[in-house]
Amino acid sequence: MTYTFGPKISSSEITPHEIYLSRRHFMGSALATGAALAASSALSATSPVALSFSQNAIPKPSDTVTDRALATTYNNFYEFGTSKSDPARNAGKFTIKPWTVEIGGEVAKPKIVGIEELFKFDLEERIYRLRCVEAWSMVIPWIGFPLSKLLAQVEPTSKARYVKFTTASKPDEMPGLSYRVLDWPYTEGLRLDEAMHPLTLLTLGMYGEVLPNQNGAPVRIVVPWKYGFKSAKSIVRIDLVTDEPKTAWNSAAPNEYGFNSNVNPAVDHPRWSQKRERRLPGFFANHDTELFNGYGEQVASLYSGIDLAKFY
Ligand SMILES: Nc1nc2c(c(=O)[nH]1)N[C@H]1C(S)=C(S)[C@@H](COP(=O)(O)O)O[C@H]1N2
Ligand SMILES: [Mo]
Repeated sequence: MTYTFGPKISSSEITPHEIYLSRRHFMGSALATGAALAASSALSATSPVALSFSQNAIPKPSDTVTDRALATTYNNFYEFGTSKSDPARNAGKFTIKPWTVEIGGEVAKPKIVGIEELFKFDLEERIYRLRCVEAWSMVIPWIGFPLSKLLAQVEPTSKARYVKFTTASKPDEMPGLSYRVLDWPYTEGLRLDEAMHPLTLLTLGMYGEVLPNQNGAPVRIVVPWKYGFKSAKSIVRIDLVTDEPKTAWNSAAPNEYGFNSNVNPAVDHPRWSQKRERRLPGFFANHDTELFNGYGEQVASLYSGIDLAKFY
C-alpha cells in the first residue's frame, strides 16, 4: 500500500536534548525489535511506510517509550476480537484503501475527505501516555495533526456542541462484529472544546510510520488526558452535533464508562481502583495514575466547576 506525501520541511532545526534522546531510544528499540517488526509486517497487508513529520513544543512525559513490538501486539480493537492479541492476529486483511472520512452535521461546509488529503497536513510527532481504563498504560510516539485544523475547514455552526466519531464496520473483514459485545459501529464523542483542544490529535501514524491496522489505520483519534477507549480507531465519519452523542462504551455500561472519562486516580471504576496503573511491559501496578493523565496544566480549565466524581 502506498500513500503519496508532499515534500515536508522539518520545523525543528534545533533538536532539544530530550527529543534527541528519545529519538535515540526509538532507534535502539527499532533495532532490538527488528525481528518482531518483520513478523508483524508479514502478517499485515500494510507494509510500514515511513512518514515525514516535525517535532513540536508539546510537553512529553519523561517515561521511556514503549517498545513498538508491544504497542502493536497488545491492543484493544474489539472489531477484531476481545483479547489483546486478537487485533494483531486478525487485522492483517483489513482493507484501508480507498478510505474516506465524511464530516457533516452542524457545519457550514460538510465534506468527504479522502485519506490522502489528511496525509498532506503538517504532521507532528507527539509522545503521549495512553492510559487504558483497565489500568494499564504505554507511552507511544504518535504522528498526526490537531483535529482542530480539520474541524476548522468545515466551519462548525453555533449549534455544534459535541463531536461524534463513527468508526469502520466491515463484517467481512472484522470477525469481532459477529459478537454483540458493543453496539456496532463503535462510536465515541467529545465536547467541541475538547475536540478543538490542541492536544487532541488526528492520528495517522506511530513510531515514524503509518498506523498498523491493529492500532486504528488509516486514521484514529488520540485524546491523551482521557481513558484509551475515547481514542476511536479507523474513523469513517465525524459529525458535529448539538446533544451529547451516544457512545459505544457509555451505552454498554453507563455506570462504568462515563462520557467524560478523564483519567482520574480519585474516581474508582466500580470494579477496580484507578489509583495506580501497570506500565507495560510490567505485570504489577508500578506507577501512580495522574489526574488528566499528567496533562492537567493544559486541560484542567476545561472542567472548572464540574464535579468530576459525578461526571466521570
Ligand atoms: N474502533 C475502535 N476503537 C477503539 C477500540 C475499539 O475496540 N474499537 N478500543 C479502544 C480502547 S479500549 C483502547 S485502550 C485503545 C487502544 O489503542 P491501542 O491498541 O492503539 O493501544 O483504542 C480504543 N479505540
Ligand atoms: Mo481501553
